[in-house]
Amino acid sequence: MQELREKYLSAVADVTDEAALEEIRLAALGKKGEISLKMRELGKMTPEERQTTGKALNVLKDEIDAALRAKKAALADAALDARLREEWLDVTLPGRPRRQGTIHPVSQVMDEVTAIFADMGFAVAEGPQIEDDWHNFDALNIAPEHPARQEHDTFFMHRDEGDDRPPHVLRTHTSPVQIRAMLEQGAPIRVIAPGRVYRMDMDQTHTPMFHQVEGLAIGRDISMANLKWVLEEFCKAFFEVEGVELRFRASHFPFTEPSAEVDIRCSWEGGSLKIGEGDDWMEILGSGMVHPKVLEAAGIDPNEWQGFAFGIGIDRLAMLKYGIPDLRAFFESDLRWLKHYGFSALDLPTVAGGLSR
Ligand code: 2NL
Repeated sequence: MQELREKYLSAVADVTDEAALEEIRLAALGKKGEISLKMRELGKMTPEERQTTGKALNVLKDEIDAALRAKKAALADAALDARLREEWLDVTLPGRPRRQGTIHPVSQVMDEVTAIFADMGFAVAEGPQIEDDWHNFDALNIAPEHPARQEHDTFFMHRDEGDDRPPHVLRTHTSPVQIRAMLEQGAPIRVIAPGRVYRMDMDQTHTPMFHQVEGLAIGRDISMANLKWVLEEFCKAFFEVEGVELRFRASHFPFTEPSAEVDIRCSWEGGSLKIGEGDDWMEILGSGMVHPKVLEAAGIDPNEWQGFAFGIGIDRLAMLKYGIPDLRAFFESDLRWLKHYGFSALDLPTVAGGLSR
């Protein structure tokens, strides 16, 4: 017993790594370890022998176990000490810079437009991007054979073979959102519907998904004069100018009567756009008085109620406000656009000319 004690305690004392320590533990206290085997022999002893030997074995087992644990902790401490001596960390180093994201210009313009109309009492309405053809076309007085229905270059959803119901569509405008709002709320109503719209169109100036804000105001005597004032207020706020001049140009939409396209007075001098002054006109949106048939489809009595609606393309508006305002200063402006997206490559001193911030 004494021999065993010395054997294992000195082995533990001499060991220098954890693997060897584990081997010692198995040899002594493992299932087939020397102490464990001795314990198993207790059964063959007389009760008296068993009592004394058993007790001694238990004491020995606890002693070896304690020595193993102490050594394990000591080895771990030594390992940590060694690491602390070898590794070092300069806590005074500056942090690694992280590229900051920025809001997309289109999202920013959406937010700006929404805030301006909210100030004039327009609530924001939202609706599905996958619409049924009734909400996207029929309710808007766009008959199945109407050329606009093809003109729109609509994305149609899939229907199973033999399912003859008209397919759903990716909404071609946010008007269906306003149809839903009218059906839900009735008149009077003042809403805008900002969102993504889809048309099968793809070239230098068109993308199959783009953004629109439509507006709608229905009351007992809302007129095109009210429309003009609302749009003027909008343009002043959006383009951040004291005054604007708008003109209505007669147009046609199936969902409004009369219909008007709206131009804003501007100047294009040396590639630089100025809003509110000059001899040029720039088309900014389409509008009109909501067609009686559209009011009727939306559950509103056209003999009692009337109002205006308009639709603005957001992507072009974003380019006008945050795009390249001055083609002469292409590089500077381009940088502004890129910066907005969070690009910094052009800030590098390797770019000639020392581009300014
Ligand atoms: C354009 C034309 C327009 C509307 C959209 C509208 C919505 C309802 C009823 C009647 Cl619910 N009209 N929307 C009206 C006129 C023009 O957009 O060229 N947008 C870029």
